[in-house]
This record gives sequence, C-alpha cells and structure tokens, in this order.
Amino acid sequence: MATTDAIRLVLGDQLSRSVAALRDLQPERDVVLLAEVIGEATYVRHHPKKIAFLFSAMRHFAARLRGEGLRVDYVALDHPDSTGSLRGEAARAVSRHQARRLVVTEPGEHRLAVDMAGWTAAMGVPVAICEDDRFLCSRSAFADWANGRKTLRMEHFYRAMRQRHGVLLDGDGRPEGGRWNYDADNRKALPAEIEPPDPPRFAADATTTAVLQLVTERFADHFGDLDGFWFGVTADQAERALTHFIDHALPRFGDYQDAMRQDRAVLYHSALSLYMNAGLLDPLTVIRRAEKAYRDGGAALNAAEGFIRQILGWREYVRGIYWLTMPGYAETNFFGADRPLPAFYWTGDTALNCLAQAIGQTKREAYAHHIQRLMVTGTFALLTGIDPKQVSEWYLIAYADAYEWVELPNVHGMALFADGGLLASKPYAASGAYINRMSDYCRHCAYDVAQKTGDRACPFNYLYWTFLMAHEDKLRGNPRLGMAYKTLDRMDAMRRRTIRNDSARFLDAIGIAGPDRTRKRA
Ligand code: FAD
Ligand code: DLZ
Ligand code: SF4
Repeated sequence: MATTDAIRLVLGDQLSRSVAALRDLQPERDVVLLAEVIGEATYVRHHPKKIAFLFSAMRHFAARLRGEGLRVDYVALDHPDSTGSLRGEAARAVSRHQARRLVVTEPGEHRLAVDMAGWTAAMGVPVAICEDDRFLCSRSAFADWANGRKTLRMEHFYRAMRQRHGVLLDGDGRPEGGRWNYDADNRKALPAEIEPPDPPRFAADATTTAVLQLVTERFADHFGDLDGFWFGVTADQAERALTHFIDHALPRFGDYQDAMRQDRAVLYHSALSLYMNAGLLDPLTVIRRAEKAYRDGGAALNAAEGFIRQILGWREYVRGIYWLTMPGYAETNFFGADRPLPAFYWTGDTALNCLAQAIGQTKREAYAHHIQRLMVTGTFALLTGIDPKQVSEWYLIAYADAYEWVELPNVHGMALFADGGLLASKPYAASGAYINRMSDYCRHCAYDVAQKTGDRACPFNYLYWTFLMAHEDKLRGNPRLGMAYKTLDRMDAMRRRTIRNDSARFLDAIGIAGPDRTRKRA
C-alpha cells in the first residue's frame, strides 16, 4: 500500500472541487474519503429524493476525482464494515491507510461541528478542520458586521454585500438603477395564460439507477416519493440547469417570484438551491451570471436584483445568523408554541387546498418554492401554534436543499418568528386573502376564502385573528402590525368569540386542539 499522509474527508454537501479540504492535496500521498453513512441519512428521516441526490452526487464526484488520477476511498452505505457514522468512517480510514492526519472542511450543521471538535482526541492523529470558504461572507465577517448593531436586518447586510463584492453597482458605486431593492415590483400574481418553463430534468445514468435501487430498499418508509427522480447529480448538470434558468426563467423571476399555481412546482424559480448547497454550483458564479444577463439586456433589473438578493442577501445572511446564534437559536420559541405537527403534513391529505398542494408537491418533488414554504406550510404552523422543533424537523426532512444552517433560521426566524424578531421585523402572519391573491389554490378549495367565520370559512381567516388575539401582549406594540390591531379593535366581543370558537373547533377537528391559550386572555 502506498504511504498516506492525509485522509481528506469530503462530506455529502461539500462536493466542490475547490473545497478547502482538497486545496493543498498531494496526489501521491493523500487519500480522499467519501462515506455514505446511515447516521447521516437517518438523524432525521430525509426525503428519499434528497438521499438519492446526495448519494448519486457523491458517487459522481468520487468518479471525477478518480478520473483526475487521485486516490479515492469511497465507502458505500452497504459496506459490511461500515460503522454508520462519519466519525467512525474517518477513524477507520485513518487506520486502514495508516494516515498521519485527517483534513476536513467544517460542516454545515452545529451538531456535527460539536462532534468533530472531539475527533483529534478520539482518533489519535491531528484533525485539521478548514474553514468552509464557499460562502461570500465568512462567519467572522458576519460576526463583525453584527457586532454592536441594534437590529440585524437582512436589507442592511445585503447592501454591504453588494458593495463588498461589487454586484449590481453603477460606475459611482451606487446601486444600479438608483435603488437597492426592487421587491415592491416582485409581487405579481401569475396570469392563467402564461405557461412557465419546466426546469431541465436529468435522466438517471447507471450510477443514479444503482442509488435509486439502494434508496428504494433502505429508505422506502421515509416521507416522500422516489419515483420521477429528475435532479442533476454533477457540476456539469448543475451548470446546465443554471443556463436554462438564466435563459428561460430569470426574465420573469422578478414579476412572479411570489406566485403559486395549482399542480405547478417551480414556476419562474431556479430550483438551484440543492446544487449550491451541495457544492455542485458556486453561488458567486450564479450571481455573476444573473448580473450579466441584466447587463446584456436578457433580464430586467427587478428580475436580476430580486434573484441576486436571495443568494447574496438571504442565503449568506441566514448562514451568518445560524452560526452567530447556535446552539441557542434551535431552542427559541417566542410564542411558547407547543402543539404537535398535524398528521397531514406527512400525507398532504387535507381539505385545505393550499396545504394539500404545497405538501403533496413537497412529497413528490422534495421541492417547494419560497412562498409555498413561507406563506402556506409556514404561516399555517405559525397561526396554529405548532412546536418550532417539530416544524423545523419537518422542513429538514422534506426538502432536497435542507441543511440546518439554512433551514433553521428560515423556519424559526422567518416562518415562525420563534426568535422574537431577531431575523424578521414582524411575523409573516396572513389570512387567506394573501394566498388567494397570489395563487389559484382557493378556486379549487372546499373552503371559501371570502367567508371569515363558519363551517365553510377559510381556516386561515379565523386562525389569523385568533393568533393576533392570543399574542396581543407580544405583538400589539409592533408598528408593522398597527393596522391589524386597529381592525381587531373594531371587532365586538361576540365576533371575537365566534372567531376563537371557530379556531378551537378547527384545531380539534385536525387533532391538535391542546390547551387553548387564547381563552385565558379573552
Ligand atoms: P429561487 O427562488 O430560485 O431563489 C434563488 C436562490 O436564492 C435559491 O436557490 C437559494 O439558494 C437562495 N434563497 C432564496 N431564498 C432564500 C432564503 N430565505 N434563505 C436562504 N437562501 C435563499 N432554502 C434552502 O436552501 N434550504 C432550506 O432548507 C430552506 N428552508 C426554508 C424553510 C422555510 C420555512 C422558508 C420560508 C424558506 C426556506 N429556504 C430554504 C429558502 C427558500 O425557500 C429556498 O432556498 C428556495 O425555495 C429554493 O428554491 P429555488 O432554488 O427555486 O429558489
Ligand atoms: C444529508 C446527508 C446524507 C443523507 N447522507 C450523507 C452521507 O451519507 N455522508 C455524508 O458525508 N454526508 C451526508 N449528508 C450530508 C451531511 O448530513 C452534511 O454534511 C451535514 O449535515 C453538515 O451539513
Ligand atoms: Fe387555503 Fe383558505 Fe384558499 Fe382554501 S380558501 S386554498 S384553505 S387559503
């Protein structure tokens, strides 16, 4: 056996050729290790499409490195000696190759970072944990930005990032077009006659077919369908998906970013998050391509800016918030929400059509776009007071792009306001009117969005007011909710009681009634 200096461990979401742990690789002396392990596939019961995507992408990445002549040790899930954990596989590889040290890039989840901190002691060789510099704002740069600020709003962070990276600026360093943010131009409903393009679907090759077989055998009891697997699994395919998005969807991304349509999943979104998060696409490349499309006249400013804001702004910002606040952030529960996740989150079997659509699509595709995640499944969990930990676990399981660094701040901070306003300036609470404005779901629903109370009334309507009543002590002072509380103040006691009773009946009917905190404050 050739002598080995370093084992270089690459995790399933670190599939970038330039990832830090591979940077000073010595081809003759080092071994690259990738390991499919049951521990990572089941610490939450990930969607089968997510597991298949990562395992196939890992196998393709390993093949690519071998093609460069590198020494690659790939431990498949069903390896008879597998310990089932990354720690165990790293230790086995060190011993198998009699390596002198282990090199790894820092992981994207706090639980694994804590575990890795103990690896040197456990393995008896030095373990170098390199900074993950595939992001545009390092953890320390984010901490510097946050230091001493009264509020940590994304918008301020985003402007600083535009300036730091010179994105969408004019010759004088000012924002292109005169404004930093074109969000107000990005809220159109999708007219029925417009047919959005489908994202490219990639046929399964022999490697993916073998992985699909493995996932069918081992993870059939996880939430989600494996049929119709369409994700790209290589950097090359991710690049093709990017080109397709820039050419066909970006021009309308801005206008229809918040729209939802019955039986359509991606609309004008990019469906690129899973590739960026797994390392198959570099976020700065994506940003530059969108900026170029604008400068070449291929996309309007509201489209390019709206898209770039999601990546240069939100994506970097939530990661910064995650590392700044963990592990405490996972424990946040501002409203003391304690109801269990309704059973239909696992089936999509509900008469609320918006939820049936968003959950059914998630089950099929391991994908939902931002407004479905935020304003349908997210808002419903907020209004009904579901325990944030259960909601967070569901999102981590359900989506092919989900890792805790990005999922947790979006769930606790943006969707549930569980952090009490660290991330969002107000809860994203809304009645059925919002969903009706942005989708065609209500037209196909058993409930009537125009009715506010009664058996046929849209549950979002009475749940919304019940939520505002229940948490009045925490929310009335919020200037962004002033109008809502003014409307509530105009409701007489009888109306409030009807609304609360409808909510209680509804929660009972879906099996999560629990304690009625609203009554105490009546
Ligand atoms: P597009 O609409 O095309 O947006 C472009 C890119 O911007 C995305 O690919 C993504 O990388 C980035 N982006 C957009 N919004 C956000 C955001 N709020 N936070 C971070 N990045 C963003 N995104 C994840 O990548 N993983 C998650 O686990 C995840 N969980 C979420 C949970 C909730 C409750 C909410 C409200 C949002 C969540 N998001 C998550 C953010 C967003 O919904 C997804 O990034 C987006 O839907 C992915 O689809 P897309 O690639 O078509 O996005
Ligand atoms: C999500 C995931 C899954 C399902 N399986 C593996 C695996 O078998 N091996 C691996 O290295 N990584 C896997 N991952 C990704 C890790 O969970 C991810 O690296 C951590 O959660 C840190 O972000
Ligand atoms: Fe959802 Fe209410 Fe519209 Fe039905 S009527 S789709 S429950 S918002």
